[in-house]
Order: sequence, then C-alpha cells, then structure tokens
Amino acid sequence: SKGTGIRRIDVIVVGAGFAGMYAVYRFREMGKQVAGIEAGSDVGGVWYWNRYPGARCDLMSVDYSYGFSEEVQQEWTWSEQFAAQPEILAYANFVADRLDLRKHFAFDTRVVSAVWDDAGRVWRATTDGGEILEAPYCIMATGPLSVPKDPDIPGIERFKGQLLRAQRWPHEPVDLSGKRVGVIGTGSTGIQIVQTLGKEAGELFVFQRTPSYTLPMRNHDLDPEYIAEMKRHYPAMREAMRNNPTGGTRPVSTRPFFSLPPSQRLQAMEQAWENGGHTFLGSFADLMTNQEANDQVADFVRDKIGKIVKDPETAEALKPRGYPIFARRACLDTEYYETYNRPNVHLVDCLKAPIVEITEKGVRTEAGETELDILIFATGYDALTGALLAFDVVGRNGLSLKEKWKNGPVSYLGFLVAGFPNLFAPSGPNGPAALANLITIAEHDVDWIAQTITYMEQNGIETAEATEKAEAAWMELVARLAERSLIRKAKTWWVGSNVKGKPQGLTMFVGGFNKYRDLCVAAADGYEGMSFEKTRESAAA
Ligand code: NA7
Repeated sequence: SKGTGIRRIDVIVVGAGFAGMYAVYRFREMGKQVAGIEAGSDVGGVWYWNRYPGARCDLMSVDYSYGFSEEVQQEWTWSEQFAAQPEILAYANFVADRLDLRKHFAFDTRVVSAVWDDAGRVWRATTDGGEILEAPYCIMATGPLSVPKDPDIPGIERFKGQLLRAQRWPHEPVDLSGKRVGVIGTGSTGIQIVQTLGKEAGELFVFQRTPSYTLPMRNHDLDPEYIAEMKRHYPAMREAMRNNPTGGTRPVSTRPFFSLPPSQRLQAMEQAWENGGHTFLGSFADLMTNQEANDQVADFVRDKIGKIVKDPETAEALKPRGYPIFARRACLDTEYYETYNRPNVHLVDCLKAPIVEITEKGVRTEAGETELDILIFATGYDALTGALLAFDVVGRNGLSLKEKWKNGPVSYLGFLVAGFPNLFAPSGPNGPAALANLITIAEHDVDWIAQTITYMEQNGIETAEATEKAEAAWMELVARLAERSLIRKAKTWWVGSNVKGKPQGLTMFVGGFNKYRDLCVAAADGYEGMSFEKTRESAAA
C-alpha cells in the first residue's frame, strides 16, 4: 500500500475457480505478488455456487482434476467415476489448503471495473469494497458458465412460494418432502435436479420446452486397484490428455459411422449405450459432421426413450426432434427417463402449451395454472462472454470490451484481445472451452500466459497484446472449423441463442484441444501474432 488507497502488486487474478486457483499458484511460484478477488465466500467457482440436489460433473473425476501437482494427484483420492458437487468442492478446498492458496484471495468481493492505464502501463481494478488494485498483469479467470440466467418469463417477482435458482442454491438443505415442486429447464442441470427430486418431492412438475438427448452415465464407485493403477500412471495420463481432442482420456475414433454394416452399427450403438458416459462420441468419428450418421444415433436414442417411458404421450414429448444429437451438449443421467414412470412426476410440455407467466401461486401455461410450493429455475447461463461483460473492462484509448464485442466476442487464441494489453482470459471465448475439459484448458492457458510473461521479462518487454491481424486470422480459423459442425443446427448456449439480444454465432474452437494446443505452441514461437512494447528505459536506450 502506498497510502493512497491503491495497492500495487504484480498480478490481479479475478476468480477462485479452477483457473483462478491455478493462476494464483503459478504466479506465486514465479515470485510474483498476486491478489485474487472472488465474489463467493470461498474457493471453487461454479462448484462453490452450484449446490443443487444431484449436481455432478459429467466428465470423469480423474480427468476433471489438476495435473500440475504430483503431490495433489497422489494425495487426493476420488470415490466415484463421476464425482458429485460436494466431492469436487472438497477437492478444491483440499488443493487450496495443500498449496496454501486461500490467503491470496479476497472473498465476498467483486471487481466492478478493470481499466488499463496506458501512462503507468498497469491494470487498475476497483472492487465493490472500494479497494483499488494496480498491477501490470490482469488474469480474468471468470469462467465460461458462471453468470446464471433467469427465464425470460413475466411475473417472476409475484411468486409467493419459495423460488430457488440451481446455480445459487442455499447452503442449508431444502425440505421437499410432501411439497409441490416445479422445475423450469431441462438442460444438464434440470435433468440432474429432476432425477434426484423425483424421489424426494411430493409432486414434481417438469416444465420442458426443448427436450435434451441424455445418455446413461453408468456412474460407479472407483475400486482401489483402479485408483492405484491411475496414481502410478498419472503423469503419462496427463500427457495423453493434452494430446486428446477432449482434453481428457476419452478414446478417439477414426471409424466413420457408415463404414460398418447395419447390424454392426446397431451393435456398436447398443454397446455405447451399455458402456455409458460419452462412449458414443468415442465410438464413431463423424457424428458431429455427418447428418445421416447423426440421425441414426438420434433415432436409436429416441427408440430407447420409447422403451423406458411407460406413458406413450410422455415418451413422445421427451423425444428430442428437429436438431442433431450432440448439437447441444449431451447430458449424462442416472435413470432420468425412468423418473417419469413415477406417479408423482409430471412432464409439462411447454412446446405444446408455452409458459405464459409466473403467478402468485405457480406457473401458468396456455393449458392452465400449476400451483407450486417451490419453483426451481434451471435455466442456464449467459455463457462464454457473460462474466467478462458483467463489469467494465476498458483497454487502450478508452475502448471497452462491451463495445469491442458488441457483435460477438473476438479474440486471439481464446485468451488475448487486441486493444487490451497484458489482459488474459483463460478458457475465454473462441478457445476450446465448453467442448473440452475445462481444467485441462485452464492449466494450459495459465501455463502459456506464465511462459509469455517470463519471455517478456527476459526481453525487457512491458506490454504484450494480440495484433488485430492475428485476431482476425484466428477468428477466420474458428469460423472455418465451425462451418462443418452440426453444432450450429441447434439453439443453445453454445451459439448464444439462449440469451435475448445476444449476438449469435459459434464462437468456440471446434478443432479439438490437441490441435488448439499445437497452435498455441506455434504462436509462442516468435510471437508473430503479438505486439510488444519495451520498457521505457530499454526503448530509449
Ligand atoms: P442449459 O443447457 O442452457 O439449459 C437451460 C434450460 O432452460 C433449457 O432446457 C431451456 O430450454 C430452459 N429454459 C430457459 N428459458 C426457458 C423458458 N422461458 N421457458 C422454458 N424453458 C426455458 O443450462 P444448464 O444449466 O442445464 O447447462 C449448462 C451447462 O452446464 C451444460 O451444458 C454443461 O456443460 C454444464 P430451451 O432449450 O431454451 O428451449
């Protein structure tokens, strides 16, 4: 502190999720003064907030965990193939304790603005507590899925019952027994809530607009032999993850769907259904690019729904139609469809009778009013850009990120933005975030940033930013790769269509994490896509 109310440090890190925690660790190890700022009361990011019943990660726990610390991966033991939120949050806490990260964070604190000062060549971040931090580097570890979005339905404020948001679930348990509970939203979040609350609630009403395709998770406890084997091979496994398009261990198939005769295709699909998890995408090479192959898998899944769900009308309503499977993130469930065979669980088809309004007593659709004691929103996020645009980020010449991104996010490598020197957004838009393991991406991006800062310091460089040219070329590549992808054929948060007024487009790198990593390695070889300013002393010399 200089006594001016301004605290001068080396690196500002916004967010204490998995990217922010690692960034704080990495820069501290480089000898930097780091200040982390986090809105929640503790570490964990989205896993701190999302305490709704049934919350679980749909990536395998051994994949969805840090690889940078051998101590951490040896000392921590996962209990299940797919870990539930309490275990993931416990893991985040374990890492924070083990590496003594908590002391670097200010919790319960939000950044309200981050402004580049070109004279001082520093970022100046102001918090809602009135503190001002100044640092040459600013890391926006704000997460691609961290700003919840309410449904765009009138009357929310009128509801007299208990209104709960999945992503802001209370810390105390909610008693649902005997209650009439409504859930709006049937994405990954809604599905996890429904399959869990179907067993607990008195009556459960599921307000479904677009049905999702969901596949069996087939979760199970991990046996000690598997864990021991895993621990022996962790470093090799992490290396394999970095060379995999998903940033995880999922096998990659080179087999086109129609290369198999019909009976073998069916057998392979049955096998994928039995094995569960994301086996389908690992069984065939072209499900995201070949519409006919995709149609056959979609038919197969619709057929399964028809066999599981006993009431024919409910089964029909649950069958997704009109968009490719995997074009919205395929959910992994545990007896989700079976839940609809329970007498207390009711599907409300909002494609047939759309929701009109929320009333004092519940939800009114065109077919009538449903009275509820508890209403739950599982209506998703203002994804990818939401958190970065939730406060003022102002770069060179007063250019704000909101202005720069008014027609959609543009960036270079997903984490650099022309006009915003020394600002880094790990897992940012136009990177592989959302299509690959977010912890692998976070570690990768933070490592790249740390390596670049080291390079800058060794070469008397004070500011680094993407050039407009490199940014434009990156965006062209992102668009070219996206052209072939079936993802564009569905309305989802992946393309921004879930938020009213948001620019639409597939702003994700769909070329695979491994390819992305190669491009980042190439970008750091000579830094052709970046412009640098020397320190003023060395520039004058
Ligand atoms: P999603 O996947 O964006 O799902 C949101 C759901 O909410 C989806 O079913 C929406 O239906 C529904 N929704 C939103 N607004 C409304 C209104 N007004 N009426 C009815 N239904 C509505 O969010 P999730 O949290 O489930 O998952 C996000 C990601 O987190 C997931 O992909 C994983 O990567 C982890 P719609 O499709 O718009 O018809």
